[in-house]
Amino acid sequence: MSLKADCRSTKSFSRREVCSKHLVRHIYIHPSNRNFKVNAVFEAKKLPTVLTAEELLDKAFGRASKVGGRTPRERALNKLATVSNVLRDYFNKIIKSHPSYDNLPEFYKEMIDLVVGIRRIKKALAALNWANEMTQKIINKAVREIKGGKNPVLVLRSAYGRISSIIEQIDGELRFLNELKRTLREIPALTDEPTVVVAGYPNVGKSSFVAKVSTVKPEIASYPFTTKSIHVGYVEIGRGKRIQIIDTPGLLDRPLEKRNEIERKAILCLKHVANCILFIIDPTMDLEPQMKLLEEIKENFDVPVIVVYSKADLHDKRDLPAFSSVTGEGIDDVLKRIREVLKV
Ligand SMILES: Nc1nc2c(ncn2[C@@H]2O[C@H](COP(=O)(O)OP(=O)(O)OP(=O)(O)O)[C@@H](O)[C@H]2O)c(=O)[nH]1
Ligand SMILES: [Mg+2]
Repeated sequence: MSLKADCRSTKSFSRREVCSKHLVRHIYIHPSNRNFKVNAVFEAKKLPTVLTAEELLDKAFGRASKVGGRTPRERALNKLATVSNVLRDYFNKIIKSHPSYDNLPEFYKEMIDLVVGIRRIKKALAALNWANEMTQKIINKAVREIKGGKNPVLVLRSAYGRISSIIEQIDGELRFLNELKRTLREIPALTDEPTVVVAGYPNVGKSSFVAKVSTVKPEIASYPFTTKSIHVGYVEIGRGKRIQIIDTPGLLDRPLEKRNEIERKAILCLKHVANCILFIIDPTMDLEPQMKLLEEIKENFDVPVIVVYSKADLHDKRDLPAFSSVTGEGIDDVLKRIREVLKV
């Protein structure tokens, strides 16, 4: 039985289980899992900006400082009510702004896990939850004490001190959540339009092709791993229809466990998003590792693979369709082939 058939027959096959020495096979996933639902898209830009501990305390105590009352007792109770509302609303807003990470489509789940780690995010949100509960407990206790006749000024001062200490303890988590928005921004919001994922060795001209045919303008440079994350563009094909085209980081021919984080992003696109793969070979570079990578990809991802040569202006090899992003030669033929395969 072939390795691929072997993987498929293992119903409970999990990503981490060893199926062969070439770990690309570990991430084999049935095509039925590749479906995208637009309404389940994850958009990091919708995550709110998160205040630091100091800023949050300024906000809560600042708001409370504007609150008055006829007696010291009433003033203290009003201030505590304000701090309570500001903190509770703030924590709830931040916590609710995050999706249920476990219920996201697999692509986003794995991508977020790769880029930051879902457990790390959950830890930060749990810390906010903890701080929310603790601060409310402190405030409730202070209110009881004041109502029980204790000196309102002293009780308020003590409560402020304890609240500050709790919030300062989660400063790192607040900063992490703020940074998270920036980190996760690299994960694009994808649609469920017919999708071609462009793959190949580093430096073969993937980004140049995507830039030539689509709306996105990824960075292009003459060194490998120029593309470090995935870039999504769209090719207008008339009658309001589009093809989604994804530029991925270059892949080397090596097992998954040796792949770096940048390469793993490309693998996730191939695994979850591709309806078809455009595999670009640069015949001016060493062909053998590129052909080995192609075989790996054909074997492990159950979608049509279109194989083409890039940099047609630099060579005469024409046993495969060849295009040049510099002269434009062959570009239309490659697009035509993609449309045929995607049936659009
Ligand atoms: N002559 C010629 N050079 C090209 C062509 N396409 C790309 N290049 C050059 O090849 C180099 C790599 O191009 P990129 O488009 O960045 O390659 P890539 O596959 O996206 O590279 P990574 O993101 O690093 O994997 C750049 O110096 C490009 O200018 C082409 O059709 N002809
Ligand atoms: Mg690139």
